[in-house]
Amino acid sequence: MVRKPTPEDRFSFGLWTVGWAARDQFGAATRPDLDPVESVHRLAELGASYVTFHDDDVVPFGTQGSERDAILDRFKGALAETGIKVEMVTTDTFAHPMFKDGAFTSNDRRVRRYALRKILRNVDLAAELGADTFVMWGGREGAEYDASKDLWAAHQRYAEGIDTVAGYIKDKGYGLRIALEPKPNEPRGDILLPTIGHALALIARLENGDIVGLNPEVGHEQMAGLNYTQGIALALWAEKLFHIDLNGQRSIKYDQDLVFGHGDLFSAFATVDLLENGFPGGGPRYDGPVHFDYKPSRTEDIQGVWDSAAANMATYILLKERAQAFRADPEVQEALEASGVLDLAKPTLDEGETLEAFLADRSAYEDVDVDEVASRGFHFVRLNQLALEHALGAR
Ligand SMILES: [Mn+2]
Repeated sequence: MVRKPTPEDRFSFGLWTVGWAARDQFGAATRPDLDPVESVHRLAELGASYVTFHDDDVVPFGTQGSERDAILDRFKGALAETGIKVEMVTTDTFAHPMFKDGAFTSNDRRVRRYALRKILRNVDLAAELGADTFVMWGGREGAEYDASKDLWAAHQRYAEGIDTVAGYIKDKGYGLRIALEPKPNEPRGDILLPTIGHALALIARLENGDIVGLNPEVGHEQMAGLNYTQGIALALWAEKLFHIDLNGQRSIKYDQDLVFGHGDLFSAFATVDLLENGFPGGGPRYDGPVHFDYKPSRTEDIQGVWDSAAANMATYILLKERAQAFRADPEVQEALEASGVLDLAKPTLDEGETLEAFLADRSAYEDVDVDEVASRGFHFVRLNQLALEHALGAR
């Protein structure tokens, strides 16, 4: 039996996840549209603590004035009734046909200006609902054809857009931080800022980059054959891991958005180990919400939607328990030591050691028996097998 989720688990779901009616490129919806108010109630019953949404998930595109207010009031009512909080809000700048060539980086300046206004309006809503994070997934910011985009200008416009939104957040005094969500491709042939590293490079050049970080998604990294745990580790090291999107992906193919752990399960174990236990030698920790961005498979009916939502949380709880047992096992601690894992936290130069002293240290170079050093075995396989046996609950 898996224990029930609690508020300490900090579980969070996008309303677009359970709300996906399973309309895809090759076929019509297989499920009816869900009322966001119903989703809030059902997720609360299942043990989630937060919901997140795109503006258009709650208020249909283009709805203005009193009609928009009425929809939002009803939604806020569901939040108040269930105690569910909104921790993150994001803006849809990809669904409407006007965004077909991007939002911040569309070749059409009218689109860029409209997108900026749409986003700023939603930043106000995010602040009003008490969210901490404003996610930006630039799904249409990209191209299929290299000649179709001035790539220098595209990065300039992307930076301009993000900086303008970040500046607006600061001017208004909102307690929001922006989190960029990298993705390599789909729906565009090639998307700008395809990986965590690309996004960090852009953030470093922003004027208001101090409140801009990342929202890495498991599947988006794995679609490019990359290691998600390494990616979020880099974001943590850079103190830019503002939010996470957990789901499942089976190797390099289309974006599957499976339930967390239903893709590369052993990689998911490593991810939870890092999120829950931190780096073996200390360092920054992630303490934000555990947010799932998955899609209930097209084969599922409504019961399958709620079963799959519960499956994300159950898998995370199981992996958390296994990861805690892994770190608490004295044999694992001994294996970490034998493999030199704990030694890596020690700086390579001594404290206060000058470059001059280092260059004069014969024991660091001239007197080293390189064959003896090279003969060391690291015993990583034994360590990995211990991790696997803990992941499978065999220890
Ligand atoms: Mn995805």
